[in-house]
Amino acid sequence: MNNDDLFVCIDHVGLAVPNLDEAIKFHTEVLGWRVLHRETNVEQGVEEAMLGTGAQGAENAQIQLLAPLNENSTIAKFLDKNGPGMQQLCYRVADLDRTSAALRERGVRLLYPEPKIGTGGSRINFAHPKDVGGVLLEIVEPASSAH
Ligand code: MC0
Repeated sequence: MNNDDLFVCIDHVGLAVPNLDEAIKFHTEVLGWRVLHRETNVEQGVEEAMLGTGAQGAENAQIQLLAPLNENSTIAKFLDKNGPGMQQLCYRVADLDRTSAALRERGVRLLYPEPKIGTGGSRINFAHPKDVGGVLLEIVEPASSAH
């Protein structure tokens, strides 16, 4: 199979944090990032913020701060087990269905049979960390993609 353009770029790196406001304060006041977007995703059990440079022409991957909405959240479980830190790496894709089919064909287990809704109305799925060298890999098709 042709490997070209299954993935577009690194979309974001997700950090599990116990408290979103405190994490935003650190990342903006100490590290100098800017908050680009903030939302609550009840299905995923997270309160999240996307941070970036805001610089003209910057195409940098973003930093996603993920705080648990409740004790059943996957982020709560991650924090209990590992403490705060890097929870996921997210690759942007042009066509989530095509990339999902290619990954499944190659033996990579995706967590959801059908895509879920992610940040900003995007379509998302996750590859199991056991199939990706110990990294929880999210794949995201931005909301603006034709679908
Ligand atoms: C678990 N493991 C991980 C991991 N989470 N490895 C690397 N990175 C992670 N984040 C490993 C554990 O160390 C363990 O390995 C094994 O996987 C099973 O872990 P577990 O602690 O028993 O946890 P599970 O199986 O209950 O849950 C893990 C799983 C879960 C990845 C299935 O976290 C999940 O469903 N994640 C996808 C959804 C998600 O993360 N939502 C929050 C972000 P050992 O060797 O100890 O067996 S929402 C989001 O990102 C949205 C808003 C967006 O961007 O648009």
